[in-house]
Amino acid sequence: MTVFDTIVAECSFPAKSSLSIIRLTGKDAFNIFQNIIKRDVSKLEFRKTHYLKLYKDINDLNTIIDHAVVVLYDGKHSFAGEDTVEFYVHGSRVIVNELIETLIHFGARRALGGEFSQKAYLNGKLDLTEAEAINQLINARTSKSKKFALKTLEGDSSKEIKAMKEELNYLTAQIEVDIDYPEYEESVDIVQRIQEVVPPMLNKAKELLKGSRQSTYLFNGIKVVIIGEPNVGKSTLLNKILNQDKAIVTSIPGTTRDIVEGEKEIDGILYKFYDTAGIREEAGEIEKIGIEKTYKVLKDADIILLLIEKGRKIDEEIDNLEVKSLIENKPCIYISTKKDLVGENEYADISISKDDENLDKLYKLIQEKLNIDEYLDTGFASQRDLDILEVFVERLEEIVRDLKDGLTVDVMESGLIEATRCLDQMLGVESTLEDIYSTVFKYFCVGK
Ligand SMILES: Nc1nc2c(ncn2[C@@H]2O[C@H](COP(=O)(O)OP(=O)(O)OP(=O)(O)O)[C@@H](O)[C@H]2O)c(=O)[nH]1
Ligand SMILES: [Mg+2]
Repeated sequence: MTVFDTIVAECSFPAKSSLSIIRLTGKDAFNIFQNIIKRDVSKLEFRKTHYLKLYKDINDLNTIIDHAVVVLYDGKHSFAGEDTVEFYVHGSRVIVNELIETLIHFGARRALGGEFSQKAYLNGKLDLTEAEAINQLINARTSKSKKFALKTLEGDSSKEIKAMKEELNYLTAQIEVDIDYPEYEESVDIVQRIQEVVPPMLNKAKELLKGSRQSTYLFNGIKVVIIGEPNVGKSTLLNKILNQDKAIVTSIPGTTRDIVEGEKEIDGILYKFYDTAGIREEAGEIEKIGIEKTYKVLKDADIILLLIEKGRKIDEEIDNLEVKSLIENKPCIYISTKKDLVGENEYADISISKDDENLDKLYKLIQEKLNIDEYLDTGFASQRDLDILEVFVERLEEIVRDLKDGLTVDVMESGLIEATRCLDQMLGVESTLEDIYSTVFKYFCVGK
């Protein structure tokens, strides 16, 4: 099995449907295809639809697989950068399986997950960040994450990475010239050049990092954890948010013990809400286990909704629940519940009641606390890019520190080379390619 094999897979969702799409890609694609049609493949125009009968065996015309629409792409114009035949067949499982088996019989191999994109990358059709954006696009669940993945796919962010790489290469080259030919009269003041280039690049990289961090929110969902004393109305709020009867609600304090979760899309962003066991001192054995779970889920929270029933002040409530260390540094919204019974609470960010018409005010508050409006739509969507970008920012920060400390150029040169290496890794132009793509492509689905 090699990356040069001709591969075949179904690209559409594998289920009974009106149409299914099957893709055959590789240097032998047209030869293999010739085995199942009567027409001369070399006479079929590229990128035009052809309505053809597909046979299991062209020597036996009783073996029709299907009547299909077929499009041929030459390597230059195909997604993967290699000769490709795309079949649009009737979506019966029998037809799909027969066609794939027949193509395998004539020399194709079943594609692995992400293999078409891997070919596209190897053939220079995509860089790694773009390949990952395809995966993100396929997996996007909300309109904002789809938009973000499309932008990454258009290559805006990777263009910025390429531009930074060029600048760094240029700087390193200048240093080399300076070291090799110190007498060269027109040599520029390298320290000054580094001073001009690196600090603005650091700012740019920080912006990209910020955008990328936010994009992980877009793709993974924002974790919103609802906490408070027993009986304050946590489960009532969760049910209202999800618009379904998900968590049990009773007037008995300590009803919820396990974490109850639900997802909701608000203005194109996915939120994951977690209802928790009410926190109190005098809890029974089962409740105590529930409270431990509350503490655990709090640690991973992106934002906390702290519910208060009576007119207690916020700090008092945090002390009362003994959660100060867990919620420090996390955005938190103080919600006073049961407004119909206790009225507005002047200490809370918002007062709500189960009979409120909608929760728009609360959603606005959540968005404000998370600065959703300031979300940048540049950056990278994958954890791999985010990790490398973090190292890149660290490297540039070190260079900026070296500049301040007045260190010599050769010390800074090694930092510049390391920073460039980060960018190479992002674009996938490094020598350890095998490692990089095995992590990138393993999350792809078969057919892409
Ligand atoms: N009048 C009124 N009652 C409410 C309101 N919200 C919740 N309740 C009632 O308060 C009681 C407790 O509500 P839950 O949602 O179960 O409270 P909880 O915080 O999940 O409680 P635990 O799971 O025990 O921690 C139920 O009887 C609800 O009907 C409200 O806005 N107004
Ligand atoms: Mg509850």
